[in-house]
Amino acid sequence: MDLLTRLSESLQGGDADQVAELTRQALAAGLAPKPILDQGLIAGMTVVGDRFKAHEIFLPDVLLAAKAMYAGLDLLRPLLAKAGVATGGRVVIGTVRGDLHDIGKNLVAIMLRGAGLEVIDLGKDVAPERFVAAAQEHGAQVIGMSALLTTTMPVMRQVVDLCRERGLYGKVKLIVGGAPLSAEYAREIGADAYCFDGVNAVDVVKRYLGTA
Ligand code: B1M
Repeated sequence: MDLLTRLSESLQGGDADQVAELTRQALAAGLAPKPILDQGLIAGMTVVGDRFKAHEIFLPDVLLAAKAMYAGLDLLRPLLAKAGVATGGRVVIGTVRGDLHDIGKNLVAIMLRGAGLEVIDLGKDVAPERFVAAAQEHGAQVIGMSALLTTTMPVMRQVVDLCRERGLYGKVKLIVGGAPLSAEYAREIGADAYCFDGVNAVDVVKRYLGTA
């Protein structure tokens, strides 16, 4: 079995030590961080999600898998974020209120920082007011919102509406992402863009800043 398949399987089994060890081995073998992330860690997490949905595993198993994901991610983080030249752009990012999923949002923040952007990470379970206040306080050009639950997606619309109320709409670009999101939903709520992953978010933000 190849290294990345073993990595994926260790993550599925929630074995954080083994995930860290195999991530180190993959790096030592000369593999680039992106395939380790995509074909090892994210591939494993996708299987976990499918098995959770099929009721083959339960919430504690998903929590262990998330912990194992971070064991690998922590090692990849500095490599994924390889020093970019600061572009002067500032992004406020967070997972919306009611939603505790932060792995994808953290990955997007890593990619944006790696591209030289300043990222103000508000964490998870972020209220609309905090997104808007932080954007105003830091003079951000972009607000990035993440949601993994269909039940928390509507919070994004509340952020968009609050931006309209506060006169930020059209001045600050609003980007959204997360597994249940789509370009159509982004349009429907009045967001500027839907981004399917961190690399795509970097492209979109750089386009807005005129640095692509
Ligand atoms: Co939960 N969970 N979870 N979960 N969880 C999902 C999302 C689910 C799809 C599982 C399933 O049923 N198959 C399902 C949602 C169903 C739905 O709403 N349609 C679900 C559920 C139901 C729940 C609970 C309600 C379970 C319960 O309590 N009964 C509960 C909710 C808690 C809450 O938030 N209030 C819950 C809890 C949890 C844990 C805490 C155990 C854990 C999260 C730990 C953590 O994040 N620290 C967890 C996990 C790990 C998952 C799955 C298995 C994996 C999510 C993940 O990290 N993926 C997930 C199933 C799945 O997605 N396949 C599931 C890896 C990550 C790299 O991908 O987050 O998609 P992702 O991010 C991607 C892109 O989406 C994009 O870029 C990222 C990098 O490629 N992206 C952006 C994300 N945000 C972006 C923002 C951008 C741009 C791109 O710009 C701003």
